[in-house]
Amino acid sequence: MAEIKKPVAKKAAAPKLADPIAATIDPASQEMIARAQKMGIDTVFDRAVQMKPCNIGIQGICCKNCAMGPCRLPLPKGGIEGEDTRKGLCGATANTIAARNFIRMIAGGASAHSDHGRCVAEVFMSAARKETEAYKIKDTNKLLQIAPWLEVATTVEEDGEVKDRDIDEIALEVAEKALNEWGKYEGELLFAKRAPAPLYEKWKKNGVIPRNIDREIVEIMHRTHMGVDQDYKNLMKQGTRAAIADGWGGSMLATDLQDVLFGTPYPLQSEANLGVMKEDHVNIVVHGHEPVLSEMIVAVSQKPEIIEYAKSKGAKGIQLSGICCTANEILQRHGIPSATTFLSQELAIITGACDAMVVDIQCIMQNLANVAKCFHTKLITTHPIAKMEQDNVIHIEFDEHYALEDAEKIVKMGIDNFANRGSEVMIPRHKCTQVAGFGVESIQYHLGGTFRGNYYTLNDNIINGRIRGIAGVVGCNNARNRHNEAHIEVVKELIKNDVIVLTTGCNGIACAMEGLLTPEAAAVHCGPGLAEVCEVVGIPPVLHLGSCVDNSRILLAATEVVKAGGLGKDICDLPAAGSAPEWMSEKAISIGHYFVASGMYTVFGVTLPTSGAPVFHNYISDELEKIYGGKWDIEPDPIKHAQMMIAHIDKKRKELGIDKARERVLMDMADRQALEA
Ligand code: NFS
Repeated sequence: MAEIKKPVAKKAAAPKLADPIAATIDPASQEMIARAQKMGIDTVFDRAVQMKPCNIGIQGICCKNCAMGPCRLPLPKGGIEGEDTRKGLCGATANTIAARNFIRMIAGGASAHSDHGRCVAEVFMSAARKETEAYKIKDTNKLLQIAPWLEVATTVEEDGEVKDRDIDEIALEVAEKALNEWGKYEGELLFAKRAPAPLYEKWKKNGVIPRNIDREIVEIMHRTHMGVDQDYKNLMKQGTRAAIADGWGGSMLATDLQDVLFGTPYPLQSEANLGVMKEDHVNIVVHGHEPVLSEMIVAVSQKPEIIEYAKSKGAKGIQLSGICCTANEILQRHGIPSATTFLSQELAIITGACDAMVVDIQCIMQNLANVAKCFHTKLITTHPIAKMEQDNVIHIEFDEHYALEDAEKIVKMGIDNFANRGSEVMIPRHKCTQVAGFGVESIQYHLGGTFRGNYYTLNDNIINGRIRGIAGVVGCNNARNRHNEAHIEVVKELIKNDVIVLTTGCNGIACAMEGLLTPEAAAVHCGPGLAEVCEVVGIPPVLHLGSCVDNSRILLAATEVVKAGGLGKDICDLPAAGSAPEWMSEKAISIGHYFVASGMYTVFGVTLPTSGAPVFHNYISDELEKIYGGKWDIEPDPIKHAQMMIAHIDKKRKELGIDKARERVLMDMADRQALEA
């Protein structure tokens, strides 16, 4: 009888590691990736070289909405000749599958932004009811400005006299009306009317004005269930309605209510990159999205008795810094420095100097817990909907009614942990100065007219060609790209060509890490027209407008430009374009789609999950442009990506009849003299 051989276990090959230089353009991140590798700790950069994405999923044509599948409909090599006969078990076509997947991404993104907005609205309600000491109505001007959009009166008539209404009363009614936007049973999203009138009319005509925020998201889940909506155009219509409910609803409410509670941002100076962490300080890094807790952490860490407490533990003070959009929120309002972007989040712990990392919701990698295990870092989750399974993670649930107490507990935990640091602290030296804190109001102030009450000067400079156009460059990092490279190359190419950039999210942090958010950057990187405007006004060529919910500020800034006149009647008439060079999250798809539905030409980098369904892809680009004036486009190469945006801007300048003005601006003095002679 033949002897049965025992299987011999093969010695596992050492996992492939990322090349730090190829993985990121940021020198601080390069140092930390190399350090992690030396210590045997894996980061997302290594995992990205070890695991490739699914080639079918990436094209958007894998349907797993029922248990007969997943059905995969890869495009045949060489494309499709003649009729596209691909179908899943139920008969769903590639277009149906891609559209379902796409709008489910919109639902995911819109729900994330909108749930964030709802949480802020609930805290706002507590503040309006005076149930909490920690939160107060801070910016009454902003309250008065948004109240009419929520159909809340700001004046009352008494004895035939018009008087200002009591602020507390207004706040309470604004809180009620705002919360109603998530679930009212009739009517339409009130903020839809903030869009330029022709855009609102387009939405109305096409039946895409949201009824309420939650309903549009739920309806996507229903319509994409097996056997419901099987027409990609009709599916996309619902995607559009939910995306508008995000941009002009959940996100806009989040931004506005946060401004009222915590103050509308105004320009301020700060710093960015891992070098903002300090070896002799307690380092507390806040990460996530909602500012309700991080605002309290800022307040607590500035209290003299808390600073004294840190000193009593041997530290020189407390250094707060942020990652992702929580970073952007506390940067915009308090100048708290940004530690790093989404993709490099694990690296903040690799410094060995992170005494506490406090996370709330969204964009938080689960591997943070594994990295924290290798150091003394306390990783603290704070939100009931966002916990982690690893046992080293501490959960301190945040309750707005005890906000300051909760924040103090967290900050003290970080301070107490300072003494537990190992010897292996290594903070990269790299950091850059940044000027952030822009918004609709501050753009108006800096680029406003003589009385600084409108966008006249900005429009004038666009019309005369010094500023060629406006770009909104936003979004995440993606491990399938070299970290931050596309962000920086797209932005540099735009400003070199006199396109002013409005940034949010991780693009804002990436630009800050590269030193692009300083007025001085204009002379180095901008074309002559934009450089001149930045120099005269004293602004950076890239204006940081905040977190991803603050993309609603871009919508409103574009609306102000339309209102100031001379550049068409609608957002789609403007010489403007949107971009997300390194997107990864579902939120980015929702943002991209409300940009498109608001009339913006929008280019994404990396890839789009539509490439496996060319007819559907064509629909969301060329066909949607005929309906809303905006369209989707995809280009991974950053220079081509920026050039496509510039070509669109030039096309719009031509349609507006202002292309000649720019030609004049571009002539130097000698050219002009030659002309005059
Ligand atoms: Ni936006 Fe903010 Fe960054 Fe992307 Fe995540 S942080 S909400 S989703 S990764 S830009």
